[in-house]
Amino acid sequence: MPKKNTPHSSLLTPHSLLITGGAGFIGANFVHYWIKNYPDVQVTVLDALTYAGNKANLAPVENHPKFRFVHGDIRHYALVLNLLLDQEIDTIVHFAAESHVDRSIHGPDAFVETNIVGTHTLLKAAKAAWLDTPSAAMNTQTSALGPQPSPYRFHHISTDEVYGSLSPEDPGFCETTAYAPNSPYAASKAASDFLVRAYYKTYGMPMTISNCSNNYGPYQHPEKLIPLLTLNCLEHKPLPIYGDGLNIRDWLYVEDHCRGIDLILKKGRIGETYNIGGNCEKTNLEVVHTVCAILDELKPLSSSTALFTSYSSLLTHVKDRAGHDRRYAIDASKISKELAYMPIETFESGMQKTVQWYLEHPEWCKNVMGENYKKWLAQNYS
Ligand code: NAD
Ligand code: TDX
Repeated sequence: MPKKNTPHSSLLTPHSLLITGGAGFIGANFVHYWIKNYPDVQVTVLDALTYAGNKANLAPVENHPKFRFVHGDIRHYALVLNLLLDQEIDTIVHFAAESHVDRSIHGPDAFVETNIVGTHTLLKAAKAAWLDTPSAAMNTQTSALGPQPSPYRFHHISTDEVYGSLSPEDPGFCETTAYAPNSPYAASKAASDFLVRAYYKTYGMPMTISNCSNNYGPYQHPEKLIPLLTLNCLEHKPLPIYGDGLNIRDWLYVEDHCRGIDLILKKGRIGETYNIGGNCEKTNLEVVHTVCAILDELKPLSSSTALFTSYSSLLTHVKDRAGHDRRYAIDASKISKELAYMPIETFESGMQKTVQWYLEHPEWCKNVMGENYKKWLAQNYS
């Protein structure tokens, strides 16, 4: 069994992590972050390698002695339970999800399956492995020193989209904001958050949840806004902006998200939700102009090959997304006060690093822009 934390400690010290969805954008960044900072902790990635999952995202760590990749589905109960027991997993960081709002509009079923049924399967397996055993009763016993801290943690990665849409004058979403999801994606994430909460209240599952704003950075699939804009610029293709482009997102560099999760794992209070945001609200028009300005510097257009002088000439307004949320903003004062969390990257520095990363990884880009991707573009933008 995993080593226990000392009775006085309120801190979790993970010894063996299961990272679901670790071949996706944020999951892969978290794996890199974790192995760099805690190279002695066992890391197992469970990922179904859907269109969004990519083993190449994990290439830099594939030979690390503490890293193991398992190709499988979180809905497969026996597989998950065996992994938890065989690898003596004490900490689950649950990223695996169908995560693209536009895809949830075209086909919501997969979102219900993975985000709701998949999360429930993980919870059931964690309960069986961690709570329904004779030694679990010992772990939760109250001694003269007070309740023993749990050696386990189920950390669920969620999103600000569960809170719905803000008007311009509203304060940012805080942890007590009522849920009002508007897309099938957001509704399925909201349902999964409620299941995690219910397993805590009903069975004592030692859980935490983080609801984060829009991430950007390396390894993000080019169906999402920032890589889509970057790669379309490089191919001199139109930059599709939904509606008037004045929808607002609160952008966070992905490594800052990873640091927030790390803090919650180690110091977060069981049963609590923490909102993580970048305090960085931008309209989509501001985002597109930022990408174009960076590329105008890093990869200037040559007058002999292009009919325009700035990439921003490619900006094209297209039909709006159905049910498009107008504004998201996070009030991150809880994690900032309780866990001393602050994002490090500014929008300017993070965007510079991100665009540079796509320029330096043409092979990665070529591989994710295959037939499936082209099919998606035809379906979504026709
Ligand atoms: P992503 O789509 O890039 O990656 C998802 C990963 O999950 C992929 O590797 C995919 O193969 C895997 N997966 C999907 N279904 C699976 C299944 N049934 N079994 C096992 N693996 C499966 O997503 P992302 O952008 O990295 O987001 C990760 C998590 O963070 C999601 O839960 C998402 O809701 C949340 N989130 C994302 C953002 C963002 O801006 N991207 C912001 C806040 C929260
Ligand atoms: O072609 C596009 N044109 C456009 O104007 C695309 C793909 C997007 N957009 C707009 C829609 C949004 O207002 O850009 C904004 C960002 O879009 P996405 O990158 O698709 O992200 P979003 O819908 O905000 O959701 C993301 O953030 C929250 C993630 O995909 C979710 O997983 C996360 O929960």
